[in-house]
Parts: sequence; C-alpha cells; structure tokens
Amino acid sequence: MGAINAVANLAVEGEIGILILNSPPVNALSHQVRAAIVEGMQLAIDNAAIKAIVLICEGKTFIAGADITELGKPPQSPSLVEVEDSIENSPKPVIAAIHGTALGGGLEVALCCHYRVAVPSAKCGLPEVNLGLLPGAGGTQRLPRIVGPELALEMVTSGKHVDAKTSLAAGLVDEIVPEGDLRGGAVAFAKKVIAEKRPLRKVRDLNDKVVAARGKPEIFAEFRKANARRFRGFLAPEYNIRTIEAAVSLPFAAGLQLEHKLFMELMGGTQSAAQRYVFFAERQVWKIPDVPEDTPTIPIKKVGIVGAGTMGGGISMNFANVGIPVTIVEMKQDALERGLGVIRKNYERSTKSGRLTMADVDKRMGLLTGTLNLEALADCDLVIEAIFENMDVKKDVFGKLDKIVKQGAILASNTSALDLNEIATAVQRPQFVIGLHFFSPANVMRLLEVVRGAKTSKPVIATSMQLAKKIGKIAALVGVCPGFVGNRILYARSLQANAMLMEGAMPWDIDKVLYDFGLPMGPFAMSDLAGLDLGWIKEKSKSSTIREVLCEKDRRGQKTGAGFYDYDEQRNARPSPVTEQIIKDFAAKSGNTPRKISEEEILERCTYAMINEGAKILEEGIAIRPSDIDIVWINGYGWPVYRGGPMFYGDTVGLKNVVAKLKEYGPRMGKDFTISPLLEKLAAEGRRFQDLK
Ligand code: T1G
Repeated sequence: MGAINAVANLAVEGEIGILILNSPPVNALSHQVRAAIVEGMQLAIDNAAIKAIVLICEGKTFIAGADITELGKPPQSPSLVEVEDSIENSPKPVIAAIHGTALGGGLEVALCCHYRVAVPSAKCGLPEVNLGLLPGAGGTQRLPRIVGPELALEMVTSGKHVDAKTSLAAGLVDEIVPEGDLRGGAVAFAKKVIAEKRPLRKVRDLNDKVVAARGKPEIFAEFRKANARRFRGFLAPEYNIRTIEAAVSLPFAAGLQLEHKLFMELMGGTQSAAQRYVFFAERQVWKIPDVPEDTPTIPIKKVGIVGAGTMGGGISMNFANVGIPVTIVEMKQDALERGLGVIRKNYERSTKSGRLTMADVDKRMGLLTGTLNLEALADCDLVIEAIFENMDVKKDVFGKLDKIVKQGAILASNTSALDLNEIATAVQRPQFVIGLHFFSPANVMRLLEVVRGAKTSKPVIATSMQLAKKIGKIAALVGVCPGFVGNRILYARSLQANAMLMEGAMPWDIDKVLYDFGLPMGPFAMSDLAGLDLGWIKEKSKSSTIREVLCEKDRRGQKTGAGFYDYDEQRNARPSPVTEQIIKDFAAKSGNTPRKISEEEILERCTYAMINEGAKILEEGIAIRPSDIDIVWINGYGWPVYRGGPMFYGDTVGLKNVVAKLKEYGPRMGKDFTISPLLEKLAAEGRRFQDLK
C-alpha cells in the first residue's frame, strides 16, 4: 500500500495490515501522527484483503505519549479519543506491537487495541503524574480493568515503567515476542488471532477486576495513608487515585467523564505547567551552546579519588556502580579503612531493600582500591579531589597530581565554594581542570554542578557532562563564583532568614513557611541536621552570631539533642524556649526591636532574594539559562518540582510583583542588597525568565 503521510505507512503482509509510525524522536502523538493513525485504520479496514492490523513504530520506541509540546495549545482534530475509537471500534482485530517504552497516550492507544505483544526489553507506563497530570485518554479506566486497581494505583501515582515480564504477568501484554523480530512476532500473533477466531476484545468491557474491588474502600484508604508523605504538596497523585476509584465504582463511560474533568483541572493548573517546564528543562540542561554534541571526549576507564571521607566515599560509589574501577587515596591507614568501611556499609544497606545482592556488593567493592600512595593515580583518566576546603592544601594536592597523573587526564575538584581558577594555577594543564561538585550523600543526590574554569577545554566539559549522565546524575554546567549556583542562592536565602531572626521571627516560624511551601526542610532544621559547628572553631568563637552563641552553649544541632530546636530521643524537633531567649537577647543587644513578621513576608523575602540572586547569576553568565538554575535547586536542594524552581516561580508570581515587593521591603533586605538590573529590566518589559533565549 505505502505512505499515509510523512510519519506513517501502511504495509500489507498476506492478510495482515501493518500500520507503521515513524515520527522521531519518540513517536509522540502529535497532530500528524494522530491523523495518520485514523487514516491508516480506515485504509486497513476498507482493504478487504486485510483480516487483522498490527500497529508498530519505527525508531527507538513505541508511542511515548501525547506530544507534550502540544499540551495546553488549542486542540486539533482528530483528538486522541477519535484515534482510540478508530482502533477499538475496528471490525478487524488490532494488535499493538511494543518496543522501547509505551508511555502515557501511547499505552492508552495500545489499551484500545484488542491485543498487545512486546519484546522482552519493552516497558509500559502511565507517567503523566510526573507532568502534574493524569492519563487523560481513558488510561485510568482501562488500565485497572486489565491489571487490577492495586497495580493501576501504583503505576499512575508513581509513573514507573513496568517491564515486559511484569506486563505479561499482569495481562497488560498478551505475548512476549523475540527481541529483534517484533514485526515478525506481531504478524505471527495476528495470524493466530485470525486462525483461532479470537474475539475483538475491548479492554473497556473487561470488568471482573474492578467489580471484584467494589466495596473495598480500604484499598484506596490504605494506599493514601501509605503514600501521604511521598505525595505531600502534589495535586496529581490524589487526582489519579480518584480516577482509579471511579473505575471501580462507576460504569466505564461515567469514569471517562470524571477522568476528563480531573485531567482538565490539572491541565489548567500551575503545578502541571511547572512540571512540564521541568520535563524540558531536564533535557535542555545537557545542551551547552558552545560545546557541540560532536565535541571529542576522553575515555574514562579508571578514576582516582583523593580523600576517603563522606564525599570521597560517596563519589567513588557512583563509578563503582557503573563498573569503573576506582583508586581511593588517603593520608592515614585508619582513615582509609574507615572510608572503605562506610562504603561497604552503604552497599550492604542496599541489600536489605533488595536493590543489591551481596554478589553486587562484592563486585562493586572489588572495583575499589585503597592506597596511601598518590603515585597510584598515575594512569587514571580522571582524578577527583575531595578533601577539606582549604585553598593551600588543595593547591598542594593539585601540584602533586600535575606531576604524577598521565597527560590527557582530567583533574577535577569537588570543592563546593573555593575558586577553581585559583586551584588551576597550581598545575601546568589548567585546560584539564574542572569542578565536579557533588552533593551529599554523593551516591544518592542526583545533582552534579560541573564547574567550568576560565581555561577548561571543551573536550573536558563534554567528557564531564557525558560521564555525569553515565553515573545517573543530572548535571548543570556552571561558572566560577563563590558558591557557584546552588550554594550562592542558598546563601542569599539564609541572609534573609537570619535577618528575620533579628527582627522578631523564630527559626520554627521561618522553617514552617518554607516547609509548607514544599521544601523538605527549613533552613534552621537543616542546619541542626548538618551540625551548627560545621566550620566553627571554639577557640575563635566570639558570640558574634546566634549560631556561635548556640555552639558555645553546646547546642550544636541534632547530634547534641539541641540546636535551634530541642530534640527528643527519636530526634523529633520542637521549638526551644532556650533558643527563643538566646535570639531575643542577641537581637536586643544589637539594638533590634522585635516585630510580628507575616508568613507572606517570610516567604517573599526568602524566595524573592533567591530569584534576584538567580538573575544576577544569569547576568554574570554563571548559568547558561534560567531553567538550569531551576534544575540545580530541584535536584540539589529539594525545591518542589510542582513549583518549577525559583526562576519559574518568579515567572509564576510575576517579575513585576517580585521587584515591587523587593522595593517595598527595601532596607529590610539588607544594607548590601541590590536588585538585579536584569530582573528590573524583565519586570519593566513585562517579560519572564522563560522569554530569555
Ligand atoms: N512529547 C514531546 N517530546 C517528547 C516526548 C513527548 N511525549 N517525549 C520525549 N520527547 C522529546 C524530548 O524532549 C527530547 O527532545 C527527545 O524527545 C528525546 O527524549 C493524554 C497527556 C520516552 C523515556 O511523559 O519519558 O500522554 O531534547 O531525551 O532519555 O494521557 O523521553 O532531543 O529536543 O527523554 O531516551 C506522557 C515522556 C505524555 C513520556 C525517552 N509521556 N518521555 O527517554 O530521551 S502526557 C511521557 C520520556 C500524555 C495522555 C497524556 C522519555 C522517554 P530533545 P529524551 P530518552
């Protein structure tokens, strides 16, 4: 038969019509693809020679969902429901042939086919919740009918991709066909359907599993209870749960109506707008304008880590996890043994959750070599220094590494604040020096700030970004300045938080506002967790800050049972009358008159100071684009993804309002506080950070 349009073909093999989609990169259900399916179905139905139809995709994956770039735009016909009706109501059996990932609208289309086959490596999922949405094309009503409400609840609220074996066991796919011969396997299955006169099985009519769950509200009550913490602040998970409840309690058509109503509510909300923004931001962050994708990279086959402390150990695990051998250097044997011991303990903890087997642990530990000898790093392709933050010590280590490590290797620093360009002056090859700023715990935290020095070469940058992807990190390329992007913005926020303590707010007032906003923890609870004595030197302590006074009174945080908060045996925090008095005395001594500070002011001063600092970071070229800053804060500092990041949040509240409020707060923002000219300009022009290209 031949081409239907630019993205689809209809082929005929005997009695089987094969509708082939080919719309790179992921066969998303764009208008063109939807039109092609409807037309292709009609052609196949009208062709008397065709007795069954196979829907298959070329490229790396089956349909990976609706076209996210079209969401929120005026709908174009045919709609996804029209596409689905053309398949489900076909008088000829339709078989979906799945490879790669059948996701979202893609799985919903497959669920409208009468049968589904998949290769062993295929995955299925309804990840709309990750976009702040729910499956809006019947998935919430068809999935529970085929896999049961329990698995459907898990799938639509986690967005997880289910593998082929599990999909087969759950009835989501009917047969696993040979890897590499999807088309052949699907055609053979279609012939079987014809030969055995199998019915046109519509998932919408399969009610056993939902009927069996009727009168069991505990399924949903227990699920909500078990996941309350995980879903805190998000709207979409609860909306998804309500649709599965509807699938159990309502007839199919009524369930579809509720699904559509709830979908449109989420679609129109700020949370989904934020999460869709983050979807694309997570893909943009890898694109470096002046480092093209074909920039040559350095093969990294062996890594060296200097320092087996908390950071060095965590960093090492990332490489062992992907099979790259690591040599860890320490100064003293006991420190080395302690470091390796912590790594083994961390791995063994993963065996308890079943994520790793003891064989996995031994294999990874087998890739780690401890030594007291820096020369052992001579043939490494990458060496990462993870020792304490002292410029002289770092420069000394880099000077030694420069003489030891083979030419062409990358010399990286895990510094979180020091001047990388200054460190690079200690070597003869500054073009091979880069910052790889991991976040603690480094084997868990997804973020990596890749710090570009003044002389860092493009191949070294390209290699570092590629390596970050390999070890499962999300990396943002940032420039050199105190605190880079993440910590610099954190500092701007803490200036406001600490200032408001002097003006009358209490740590728990400020923490509550930021916790309710969606952050996992407020700044003062976070300080208590990290330890108030981080960087504190007792001998030099002069009661010059509230933090110093607390340390002097041995209130150093959770570890001493008291810090800003008091802690019980289970380390539950409660506001402290002791701290309250310390703060009041300290503020009074500094001539401050306390006043009631509203939650609104607390939130605005903290978040607007962050947005303003983000704008300065953009002005200075320390970050490539605003969304990179958002990726840093979402993946490194727990900024709620449903608020899109500080810069997106600025756009949400309106930059005009941000500037107006900053001016209204005026001197309260601090004597050194200035509003970013870029922020002022965008506000004056009624533009957003997102408009910056
Ligand atoms: N729409 C538009 N573009 C998409 C897309 C989509 N659904 N999925 C991926 N892309 C682009 C992406 O931006 C990137 O572009 C390129 O494809 C490669 O993606 C009614 C409403 C499929 C697992 O949520 O999870 O259906 O940066 O880098 O790592 O119920 O992409 O190259 O220009 O991620 O191999 C539901 C989203 C939609 C799946 C492949 N579906 N995609 O991962 O490649 S909502 C999803 C993914 C929906 C209905 C509702 C992943 C992937 P560029 P990539 P990858």
